Amino acid sequence: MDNKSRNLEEEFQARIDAGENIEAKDWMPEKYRKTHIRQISQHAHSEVVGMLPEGNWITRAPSLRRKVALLAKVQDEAGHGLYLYSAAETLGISRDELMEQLNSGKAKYSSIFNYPSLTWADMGAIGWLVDGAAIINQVMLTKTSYGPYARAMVRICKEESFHQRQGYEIMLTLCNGTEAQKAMAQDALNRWWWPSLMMFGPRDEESPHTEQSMKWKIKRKTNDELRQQFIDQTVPQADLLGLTIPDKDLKWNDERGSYDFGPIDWEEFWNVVKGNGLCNRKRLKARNEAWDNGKWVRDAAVAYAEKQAERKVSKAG
Ligand code: BYC
Repeated sequence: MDNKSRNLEEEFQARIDAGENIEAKDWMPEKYRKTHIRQISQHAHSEVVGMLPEGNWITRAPSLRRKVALLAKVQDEAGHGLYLYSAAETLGISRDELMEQLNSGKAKYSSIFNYPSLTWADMGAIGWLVDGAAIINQVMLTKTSYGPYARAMVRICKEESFHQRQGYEIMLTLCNGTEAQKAMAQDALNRWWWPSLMMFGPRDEESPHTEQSMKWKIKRKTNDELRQQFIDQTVPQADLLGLTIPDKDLKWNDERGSYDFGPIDWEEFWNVVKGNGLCNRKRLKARNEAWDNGKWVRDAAVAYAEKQAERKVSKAG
């Protein structure tokens, strides 16, 4: 590295250390730019693919009220995808390139969305646990060092708390219902608990990006810190529902002021991340079909914009 680049990097790090936001037009190290494109686009893809397990239940929601709330939630997720793709575009990558990475299977998205949503109780468990985990991760990201990402996250977090409550309320209703409804809620918790813990990513000692991302304040807390925060927050919520967390090693540790918990099946996690989860292929197929079927809409939008631009030019002339 020459002296000029070294100075630029030192100045950049000093700005981060002073708590300044980095904006799109500011100088930034290439690795900082690439790390953001990777993380923001993975996040955007997760929102978009995340619509699929819940979209599966919109037509089968048990009442009009439940249907309206679920529809609003899924629609919010599309919106989150849009804010995040826009934030990624400020770093010099095009929307088409981002979509190509998702549709070809090159890009990652959250492991959690490769599990199937088998019963209505899964809508409760997803809102409660998946959105609950997402909020813990995303509140930290409202303080991330890249301005456009941090600002997108502020808006997203407000909507996520409605999502989490929507899910918890479904669980509460089921748990106050018949024996069969409570059993359905317990079954959903049993299936979604461990995958929700995996959402936070690999253990700190196996996370290749954490150290640098903490230094650049992209991440403000490590994967393990956030996972522990989620467990400590969620166990009392399960108690209130009268449900049992499916972990026989789960135990309050007075000394640490936190819950100890059992081993996570990291082999399962990496298997899902590598594309071999229960629904990976199905999810990619659905996204590719949506992309192909939406071509006429994109073409019509471009043609309309061109026509409007032509009209402006001829009026001005
Ligand atoms: N699934 O060094 P690490 C939502 C990858 S959506 C798949 O710890 P990093 C919602 C990781 O990408 C929630 N892959 O990485 C939507 C990396 O691979 P590459 C999504 C994972 O980036 C609809 C490798 O493992 N939230 O809220 O420092 C309905 C090593 O990991 C996963 C976000 O995306 C995973 N779970 O930390 C309801 C938040 N975990 O790229 C809800 C933004 C790790 O080297 N993202 N990997 O090939 C982040 O905060 C961070 O990217 C992570 C991972 C904490 C997820």
